[in-house]
Amino acid sequence: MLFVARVRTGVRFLSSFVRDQNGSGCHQKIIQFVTLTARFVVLVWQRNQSANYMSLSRFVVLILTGWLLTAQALWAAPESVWLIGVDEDPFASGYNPTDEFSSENYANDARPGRVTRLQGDPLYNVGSNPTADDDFYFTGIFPIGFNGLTTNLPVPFAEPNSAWERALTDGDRTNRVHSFLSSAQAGAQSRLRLSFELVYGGIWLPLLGQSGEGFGSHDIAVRFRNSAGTTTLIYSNRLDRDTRIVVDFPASSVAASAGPNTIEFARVGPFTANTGYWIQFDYAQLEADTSALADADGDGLPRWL
Ligand SMILES: [Ca+2]
Ligand SMILES: [Ca+2]
Ligand SMILES: [Ca+2]
Repeated sequence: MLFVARVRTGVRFLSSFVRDQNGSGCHQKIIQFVTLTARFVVLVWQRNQSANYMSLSRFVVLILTGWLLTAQALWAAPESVWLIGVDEDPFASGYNPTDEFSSENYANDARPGRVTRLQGDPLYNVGSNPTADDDFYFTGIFPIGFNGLTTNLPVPFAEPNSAWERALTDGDRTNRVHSFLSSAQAGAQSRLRLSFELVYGGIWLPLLGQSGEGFGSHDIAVRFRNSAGTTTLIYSNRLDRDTRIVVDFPASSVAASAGPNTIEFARVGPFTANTGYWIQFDYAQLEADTSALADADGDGLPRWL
């Protein structure tokens, strides 16, 4: 009985830890994992002291139980679905947030766009490798009909950062990211996180041949489009300064497909005659926490509530 009570105490303690893990960063989780293990050992040791005995084998079983439960929380950490660019620190010397990208090509490129290929890709051709356009593909075989494709599109290697147009402008308004989600990432218990940073906005006044003052105003809209073409607005705001944006949304809220999906960034206004506008990317990332919305403790609420 005493042993059972010890196990129950330990499991309760660890379960509360597991429930509290969502939203924590990886480093936090590791620190919490180590801290928890240490606290758990102390807990068991204290109870052992009060009871005056515990076999080594039972002690080991308790520790393994703790690790097993805690590992569940670690495995549930958000995973990166894709990352474009490098998230750079504006306070670091030599800050140049957009230099890993290419200049926009000053055109709204028609779907489905083309794939900038890497050496080793069977379709790589050094003489005719496409340059950056509005469509950025991660790996997979994108099926005919997706994003206007007229044939299946094999992408063995994700496009490089240099295939990403650095800016959204008045005349080159859109960047689209195409990637596959697994059934878990698109599932009912999955929460997706889109993060990106927009920087270095500006205005150009061609009649004066000079820049306008300051950052300018830029209406930014981000949409999620699933394999069937169902489109959901996930972000809309007017930006007038460097801004870091994080959007959390259940995969079910955008009808995410287990398969290819698109996230589309667009500068949708304002537009003024004889005025050029631009705003630029530092980076963009999509993550998935595939069990964030699970009701792990049966209280009728997602585990992160
Ligand atoms: Ca373009
Ligand atoms: Ca491309
Ligand atoms: Ca960057």
